[in-house]
Amino acid sequence: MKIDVLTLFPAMFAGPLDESIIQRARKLGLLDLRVHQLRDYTHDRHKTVDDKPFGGGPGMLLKPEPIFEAVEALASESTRVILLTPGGRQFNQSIAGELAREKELLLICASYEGVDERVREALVDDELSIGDYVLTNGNLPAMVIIDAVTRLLPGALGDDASALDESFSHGLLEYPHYTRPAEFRGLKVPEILLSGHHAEIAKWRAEQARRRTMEKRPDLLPKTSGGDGAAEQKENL
Ligand code: 4GS
Repeated sequence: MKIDVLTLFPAMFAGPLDESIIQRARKLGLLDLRVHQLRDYTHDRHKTVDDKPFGGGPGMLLKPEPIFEAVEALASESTRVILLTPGGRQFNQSIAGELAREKELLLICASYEGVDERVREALVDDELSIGDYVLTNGNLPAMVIIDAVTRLLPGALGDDASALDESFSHGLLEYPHYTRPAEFRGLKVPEILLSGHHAEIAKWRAEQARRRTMEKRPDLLPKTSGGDGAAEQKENL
């Protein structure tokens, strides 16, 4: 997969995406990541990317011309153009899976008060948010999305089973995990996990995942018909 990023702070991307699984995916050629400086698509002496909002108000906006020029230079017919902004659809595992099936993504990182509305109207296929809080710019959101998408690319994880057997992929939280020692500071690993009874262990894990989800994230459970789904399911515990 090819991912282009358009940003005012390309240096932020060095580091987080140069380590571990993402770096490995890049070296394997699974991810072709290219980070572009938006200022390179300006033509004036000061490399101006922002301007005051028409109608007044605080802050500055990213002006349309450099973004249009960059997207026209970087995107092809098959590129999915995504704007990172708090007003977008909230990113989740299911959207990560959807994006992992694309050939090319172009992520536009908003800065300042945001972007001229014509960018949304004419260029952007999708607006995504990583959550309801205000960041200084869209760079961290872009990195979050690149990380979540890249690890889903076939071959990115050493053990492909680990991409499937984890939180959210079954719509539930993960069951509790333990490793050695079997007893640590008086805290014991549940007996069943030491038993070698694989069918019983699988049953225990499924039950733990269900309980844990019910307790901590009832919003993840499928809605039952009628009434308050979360409260109802908590009662069924
Ligand atoms: C987010 C977010 C964000 C909002 C961009 C203030 C600069 C900033 N982007 N998910 N202006 N949360 N963006 O906070 O995507």
